[in-house]
Amino acid sequence: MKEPAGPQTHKVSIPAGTSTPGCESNNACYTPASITINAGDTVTWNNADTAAHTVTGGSPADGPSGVFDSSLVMAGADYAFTFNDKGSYKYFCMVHPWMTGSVTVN
Ligand SMILES: [Cu+2]
Repeated sequence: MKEPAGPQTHKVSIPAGTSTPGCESNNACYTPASITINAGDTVTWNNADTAAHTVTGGSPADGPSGVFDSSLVMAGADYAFTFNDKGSYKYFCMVHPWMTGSVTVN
């Protein structure tokens, strides 16, 4: 079957064990930590860890950007956000600030 045209959904996992520092050493606190998508696409983050995490636009140094914020995503739960505007979006976990990732929207 041909892949349907139009907006796509991309999956990012929050792996088990990320509530303890270490994942940042190989950029694996969100996997994949960096993704490139098209405007209008949706990213769905799945929390595969046993701890709650957030997906918060911004960076630990600068704080939340206000563009998107999952608030607490419980173990096993999902958070989805649709990126309608092109740009480069960094994000992090408010609970565990060593967890960082980015979404590039073309
Ligand atoms: Cu976290």
